[in-house]
Amino acid sequence: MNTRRLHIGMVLIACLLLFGLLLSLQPAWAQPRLTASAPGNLPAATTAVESWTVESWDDFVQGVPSNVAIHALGNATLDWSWWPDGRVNAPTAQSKFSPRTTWALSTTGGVTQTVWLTVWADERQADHSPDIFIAQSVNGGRTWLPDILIDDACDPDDAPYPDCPGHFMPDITARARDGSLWVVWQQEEIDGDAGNIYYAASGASGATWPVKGAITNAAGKQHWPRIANSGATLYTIWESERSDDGDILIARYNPDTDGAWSAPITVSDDTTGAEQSQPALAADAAGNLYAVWTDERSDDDGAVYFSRWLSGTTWADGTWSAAVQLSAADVDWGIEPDIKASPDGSIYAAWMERVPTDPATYDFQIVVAHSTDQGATWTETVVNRLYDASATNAFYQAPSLGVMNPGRILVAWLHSPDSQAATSDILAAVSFDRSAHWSLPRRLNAASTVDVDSFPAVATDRAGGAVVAWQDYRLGADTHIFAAGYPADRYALRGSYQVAATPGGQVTWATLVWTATVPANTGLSLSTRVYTTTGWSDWITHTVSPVTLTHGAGEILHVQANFTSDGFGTPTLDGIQATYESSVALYLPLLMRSD
Ligand SMILES: [Ca+2]
Ligand SMILES: [Ca+2]
Ligand SMILES: [Ca+2]
Repeated sequence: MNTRRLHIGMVLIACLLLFGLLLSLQPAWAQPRLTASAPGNLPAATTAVESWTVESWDDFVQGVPSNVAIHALGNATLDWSWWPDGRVNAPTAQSKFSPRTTWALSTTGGVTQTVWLTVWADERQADHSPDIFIAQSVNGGRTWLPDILIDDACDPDDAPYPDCPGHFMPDITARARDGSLWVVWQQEEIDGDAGNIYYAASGASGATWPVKGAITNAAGKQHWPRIANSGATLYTIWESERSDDGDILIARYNPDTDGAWSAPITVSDDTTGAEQSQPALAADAAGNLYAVWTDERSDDDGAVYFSRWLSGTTWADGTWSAAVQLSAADVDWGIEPDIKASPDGSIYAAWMERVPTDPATYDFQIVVAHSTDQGATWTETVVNRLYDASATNAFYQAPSLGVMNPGRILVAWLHSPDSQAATSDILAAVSFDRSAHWSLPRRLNAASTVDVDSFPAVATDRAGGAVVAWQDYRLGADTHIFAAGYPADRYALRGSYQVAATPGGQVTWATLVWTATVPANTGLSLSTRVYTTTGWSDWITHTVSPVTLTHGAGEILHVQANFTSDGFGTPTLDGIQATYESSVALYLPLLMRSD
């Protein structure tokens, strides 16, 4: 036997094994499209020149946008800016907290516009006895009109100095059938009852709130109400502590036909006495209802559970589906869920998970799950992971979801970089492909003074607008309600789009070509780097296409498109192509020569 031939054959086998290993190591977030490029035109049996392209929508969504939007035509532009965040409530003394948001359409003089609405609990009339206020924005969340008291007029500081109930945790919905506004809240009664659920209703203007009443006066604390509607019928879900530390109940009401809210029925089906808490509710256009909550039946640190009720079925205890756990079983906890229905009939749920990385260390992550079969099955995606959170006492908290349209999902959450310091932020990320991939998060608050007790509240309309509200102490010790709106009237001043080519082994990168439209006062450059046997190369920035790549061999090519603008225009990136020579083919002539 020819020993030299055996030796080279073993080298070839080793190379193929390495090739296979590298294939298996491709990052899950980047699966580029690989196409052979006319190999018949190349010298036979030397190298194969292949190309990697990003040109269709399917290609573009594989990458990671940051302040960049991906469009169905298969291109990318700068995204619109958010308006700078601003104060929602009037500048009165004492704290304001627990904001919730929605939108309604208002027609004046034949012109229909979106009115954004934020409700909150407000201690301006009496410390520790908050009342419910509302404010409107008619300019996309940029500024807010003077706020309005919904409930209650009782002022404990005025003669005859009465005891007054406290109002907490409001929520709001605009009834689709007539645009009327419905607000619910938890009320602490002066007789010591720690919580009943009340509601108030207004015409579309929200100027006055003549309709008020109780949804439940049940014994024990009733709290954390969330309201949704489907056409005519209103639904309020909440946590009831009548029987144990918490069960999830729901009541419904069609003001056109019903004399009062229905008796509550049970959503959560646990009979062990464990706590169910923090419910969220979505109603789709067909009247199906979807609920999520934090549940301690399987883990007293909390897991996220889901149940549904389908339109047209019986409304009674036991008619909600058997609850199923959505959050992962192997995390420390999964809590603080939200849920929204999309116009395409699918549903999205979001929650926070703390992920153990060692007995004493952990990460946090925001998870979004998508279901296209009414919650029978779910596809989960990690929106963003906060690595090594335990090293700095950092955490993520309380994601809030919005479906801007079927092709644009928004999630906002709270990020505390250090729980020992009084600084935190609101982060928001978007998905252009039904939550399969997510953008990098961007910060919505101008100052890192978001109250860590805050749960951000997202509202999104069908025209692609959004408002995110939270509580913030930048004005002093009393928290105030701040909000940011989207879109502003101009593009982000800069953004990036990063995508990875992973052909599956060491290749020699040859050329980079891109096609783009770059109007005056905007800019577009592409930066590249290569993952070599010794790590990442330096970035090289290219301003003119085509360009010869000089990185040499590497198994991954990172391409980052850098967008800049004066705000009034945007580059449009239509496609990227890189060519490379396959190193694997280089071994073939060696083998032949050994003969
Ligand atoms: Ca009660
Ligand atoms: Ca409880
Ligand atoms: Ca319970």
